[in-house]
Amino acid sequence: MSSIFRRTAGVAAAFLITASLMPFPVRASSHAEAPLISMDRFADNTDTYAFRSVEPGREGFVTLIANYIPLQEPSGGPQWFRFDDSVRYEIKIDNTGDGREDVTYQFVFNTQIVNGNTVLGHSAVNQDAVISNLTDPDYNMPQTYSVRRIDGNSGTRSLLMASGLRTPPANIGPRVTPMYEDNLGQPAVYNLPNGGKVFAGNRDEYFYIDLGVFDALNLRQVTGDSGGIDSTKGYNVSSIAIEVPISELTRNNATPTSPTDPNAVVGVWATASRRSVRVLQANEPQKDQANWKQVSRLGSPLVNEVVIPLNLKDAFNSLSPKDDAIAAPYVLDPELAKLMNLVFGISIPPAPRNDLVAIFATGIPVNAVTGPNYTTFLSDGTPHEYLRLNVAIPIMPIANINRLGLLGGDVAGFPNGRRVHDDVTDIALRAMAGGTPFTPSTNVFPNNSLTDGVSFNPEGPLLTRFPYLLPPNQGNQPRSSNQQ
Ligand SMILES: [Ca+2]
Ligand SMILES: [Ca+2]
Ligand SMILES: [Ca+2]
Repeated sequence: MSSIFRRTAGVAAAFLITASLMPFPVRASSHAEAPLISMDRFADNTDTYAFRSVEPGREGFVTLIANYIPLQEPSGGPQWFRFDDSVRYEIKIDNTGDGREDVTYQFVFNTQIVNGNTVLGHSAVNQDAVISNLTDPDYNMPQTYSVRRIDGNSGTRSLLMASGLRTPPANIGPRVTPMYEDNLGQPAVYNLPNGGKVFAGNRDEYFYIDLGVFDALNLRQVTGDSGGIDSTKGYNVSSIAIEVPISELTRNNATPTSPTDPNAVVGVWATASRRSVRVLQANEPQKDQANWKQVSRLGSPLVNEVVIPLNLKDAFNSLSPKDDAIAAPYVLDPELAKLMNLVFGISIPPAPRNDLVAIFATGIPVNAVTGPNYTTFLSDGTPHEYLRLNVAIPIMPIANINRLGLLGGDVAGFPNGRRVHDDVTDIALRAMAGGTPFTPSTNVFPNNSLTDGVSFNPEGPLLTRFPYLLPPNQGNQPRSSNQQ
């Protein structure tokens, strides 16, 4: 576990007194001070999505999705994956442009045990060993959660939107969890008092990418839509999805009708936080105490992976977007662009890369490419890294969505928010190489055609209804038996 946890074999009270007397108690730990999120998978953000709901009849709503806990092997039981009861999972909205959250949706989980006298755990033979609905007694470790809306505009006003909502069990296999989506997946979509919906649970990892890209851009296919290998095929992820009325997100609590409305753009990011002290004592349950500390954060995809340098990556995870000026130099002169020049032998735009600052940190202005709308934010003049969603840009029907978003002429997609459909790897490669209309001299082949050769999710297209993400891959069919 990460360094934020200080451990003691002694008595808790004695430990706390000792800690309070030390001027820098965290540095007294034998670990690095920054949280190492790669060692703390249950608090690790994987992807954040924000888009106007594409389900018919839901035009007045925005869907926000925060995924956590990467690369889950579907057969990874018998405990399987569930949210961490000691983590505070949050989706945050900035609607004033200062990098501070104005609206927060907070999710806190609680796992119960129906029968502790059983060998398996997640499921049990409490009745007939088949989990046929969410309240089935054979679902032996049901996890429930609460949803809270915190309104930053009104100080810390907090509204409990829902509580006691059951997450579905893992998709264990056809014997224990038959007809998974009908019996357990869709029934775990709950209506909220504001007219929206919420879901939390395992889902297929829809994000597709050839991770060979991290082998010094060792792409199997540099241009073209196929030839890569989807490294996440068959894995699951833990998803929190919430659908809320547009008017609940905007600064003036209205639903803007024009994309040039100054209230039309909202910033979106997701975080995970832990309490800063963990106490482990013999014969006592683990106790987490003291202040909450953010250990993971995700707005735009791939920023911390490919833009932020190693010695800032942990700090970046702990920062609020209001403090992102520290990362600006790395966006203005990114190392990855130099690597592209080295590996591909292509010309890249010289620093300062104001094109990348616009895409990731200040918003894309209205121009000949974007038409009368885009994501220029009511900025305070400093960079804030998060998704920027213009909630007044018309929805693109699912059948017409272009996976390249704005670069494919589909202004409803990334970097206008992020839809699950969007091929952000290809978009980010091209943006980094300057292969976009914002840098005309490098908007040439191959810069504007770079790809990882994976252009769709091999598990199939998204659902056409909330929560859009596909049901989780089942554990009785291990990922290793399911490869091409
Ligand atoms: Ca704000
Ligand atoms: Ca997948
Ligand atoms: Ca791709």
